[in-house]
Amino acid sequence: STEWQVLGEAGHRTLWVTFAIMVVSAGVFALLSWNVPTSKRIYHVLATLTTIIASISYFALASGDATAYNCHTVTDTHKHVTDISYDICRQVYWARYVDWALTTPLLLLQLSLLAGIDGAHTFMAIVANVIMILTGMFSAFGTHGTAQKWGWYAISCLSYLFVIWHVAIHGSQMVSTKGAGVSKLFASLGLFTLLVWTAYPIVWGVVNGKHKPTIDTEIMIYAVLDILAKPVFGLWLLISHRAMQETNVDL
Ligand code: RET
Repeated sequence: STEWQVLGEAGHRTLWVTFAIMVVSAGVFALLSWNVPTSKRIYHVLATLTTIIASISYFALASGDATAYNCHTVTDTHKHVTDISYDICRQVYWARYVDWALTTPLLLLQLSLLAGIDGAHTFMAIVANVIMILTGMFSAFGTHGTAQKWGWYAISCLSYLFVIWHVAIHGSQMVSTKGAGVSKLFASLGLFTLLVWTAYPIVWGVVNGKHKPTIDTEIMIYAVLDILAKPVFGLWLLISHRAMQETNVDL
């Protein structure tokens, strides 16, 4: 027998609500760019772009596409007399990985520009970040057992450590030359980012390790995290650096 794990009504509604929040955020960020000097506009462009990409991804999810199924066999060993084995096929939204692969570099770029991280470190952080998302996707779609799945997961986590090193550790050294105001903003926004981002591999590990949380629960948790990582992050960054000259970027 096969157990199909798919979304329900609550998950469906959550996807549409999150889509709407992303669209409104993109509009607000675009409007906020109206009156800022060009040297501040890049942050607005990046924040607008992350929410536009998220809107597209959530539209695909909510309208019922971007779905695949990952199946595996489980053997219920609690019944000692006869082992019962059955298949679990769980819905996986591949559009999330497309979204994350495109938007996490843009979010990192905003932090790098804010801290004044040099091009080389920014580039390496972005490369490690793309490897993190791609190997996470390979893990989600792996069909050759747990060693393969968690092998990919380990590579992904290792890449995440590189991202943290390049942006958090290196960034907090670089930002100190920009004065106390920017340093304080980078410290709080960076910590916020670190906490929100680290929740993703934890949630992912629970979902893909246990297959216990329902698809609806998974959708809701990712929706909250996505809203924190994009609209809330963007609003915080755009509003708080307005009065800071040190964060201006001349491209
Ligand atoms: C995966 C699974 C494999 C291990 C690791 C992961 C990390 C994901 C992260 C995602 C961040 C997403 C953001 C989205 C914005 O809306 C791929 C879940 C380390 C850090 C910030």
